[in-house]
Amino acid sequence: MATPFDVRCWLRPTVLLLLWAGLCPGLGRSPDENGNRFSEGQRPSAHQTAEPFQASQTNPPSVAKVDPPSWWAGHTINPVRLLVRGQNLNGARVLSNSRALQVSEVLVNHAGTYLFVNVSINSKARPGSYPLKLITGQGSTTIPFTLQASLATSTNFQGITADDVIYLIMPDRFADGDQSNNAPANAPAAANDRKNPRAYHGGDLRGVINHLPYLKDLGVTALWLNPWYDNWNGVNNCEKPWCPNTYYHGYHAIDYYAVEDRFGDLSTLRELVEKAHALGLKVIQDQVANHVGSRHPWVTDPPLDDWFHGTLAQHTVNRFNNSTLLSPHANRNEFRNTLDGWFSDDLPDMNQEEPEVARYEIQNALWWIGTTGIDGIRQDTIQYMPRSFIRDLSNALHQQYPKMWMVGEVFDRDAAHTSFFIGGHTGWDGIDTKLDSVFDFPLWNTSLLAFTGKVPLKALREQLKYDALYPDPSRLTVFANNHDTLLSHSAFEAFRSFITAKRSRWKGRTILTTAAISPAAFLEILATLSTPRDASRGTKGCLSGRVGGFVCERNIQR
Ligand SMILES: [Ca+2]
Ligand SMILES: [Ca+2]
Ligand SMILES: [Ca+2]
Repeated sequence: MATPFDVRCWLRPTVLLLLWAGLCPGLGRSPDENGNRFSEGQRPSAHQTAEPFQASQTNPPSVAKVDPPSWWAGHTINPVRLLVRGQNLNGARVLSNSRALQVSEVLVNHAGTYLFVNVSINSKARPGSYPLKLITGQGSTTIPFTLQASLATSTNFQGITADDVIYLIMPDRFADGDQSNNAPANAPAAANDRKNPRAYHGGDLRGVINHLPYLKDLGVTALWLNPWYDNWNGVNNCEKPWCPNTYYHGYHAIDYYAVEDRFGDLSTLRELVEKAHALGLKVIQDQVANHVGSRHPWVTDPPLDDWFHGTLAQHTVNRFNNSTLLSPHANRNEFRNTLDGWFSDDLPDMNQEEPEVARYEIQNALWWIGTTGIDGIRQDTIQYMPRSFIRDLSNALHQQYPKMWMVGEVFDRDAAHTSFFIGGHTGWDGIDTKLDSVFDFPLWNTSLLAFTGKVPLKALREQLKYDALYPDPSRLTVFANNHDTLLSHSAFEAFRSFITAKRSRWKGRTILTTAAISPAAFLEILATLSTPRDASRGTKGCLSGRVGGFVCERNIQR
């Protein structure tokens, strides 16, 4: 996501309709039910009332969505906690019709629109459909739920290492492989307009699949795709220069469990990961736990009163006083604003200090990995979430997938800042985030300044001395630029210009020429600057596409 100094203004449920009766006859009938185990008063933000069963069904319960819609037997997270969206859920009890699942800890919100329930899964349970039954005094309905077969660990969940070269793709801006998804039924025509840099341009997952051999041929080993969560299909209109705009970049999720309909669907995403893996290419998902889009259904009907920090009408906006996150003596209000303030009025801030939110988001991260087989996560705006949450998320990832890798976006030019968030050491707060990697924004910045003549070249050497602040600088993710930086902020372009300008002066010497400099070569130079030996300093990343509609050399529309 964009940065405080970058000018920025700036999801369809899949519901399985399953019949309740007789779906799991082979597993016997031993209903386990729970309606009121959660003690009243523990949770002031929600309540549950047991209502006497009545024959009338004037307000029968209904279920519209279940997060997550599926899970696995033998998973490190057991029980899994479901968040069920519906109507008339007050006083609900939940029944399992199978010995494979046991339910407990039901919690319903004031409005009767959300229900939380723990589902314990027997380690020997087989993949398949395991619908739960929801009963109120007004009637009953079904909570669809399935157990997935686990993907092979030999080809999936491989993590990212210093040997990888990451290629960043903004799916909307890479390649249009399926024109049938360019105009969803509920989208205005203006939402898809290549003349508008802030509209959708038609790129999709099929376009990426079609070009996997091309990407392999580039020499990259991992693909980072900007968020594929479902985003709103409409167009924002305003009098500002950035309007009309859309959420083509994917950072305004309206559903943490759905694939953007303009990009494809879950089966297309799975195909992409499978075909990438077959070519030896890893896949990294861009996750955004810090915030959702203001069009998310939660915004007008939150599952709990403290689900977000504030409401659409009443919230603080982040003033990005990032330094307050590092000091034990920082002003408490500024510290809270940096953690709790909305990234913009359009990006409601999730409250990870509410245990239900933290649990929801950790399960969501693991669901995407387990469902698609991805190898890594790029976590957006990670510093604006509590460090205890970063630690808990990192631990959960590694417990289930030992090789799993997550890189955090800590957009700051100061290595004292970025190093504070990488895992492997404990901060003043007693927390080791266990975070595998952070992007090396400090080196990106210094490279840019050095290769544009704004600071002497020795500034690079001065920058690299801060490697001592990192428990292991080889875990950094170095990069030339990304989708949040302008082309003029490309360290690679600056380096190429620098070499061009010096060429006449260096005539007769053996030097790199512009033709010989590729982004990968540049990144290799950055990665090895600090190490005279053969070791590589960090994972390398290059890109395609950027926020704001600017075109870069790999931002192709095919
Ligand atoms: Ca398309
Ligand atoms: Ca959408
Ligand atoms: Ca936050």
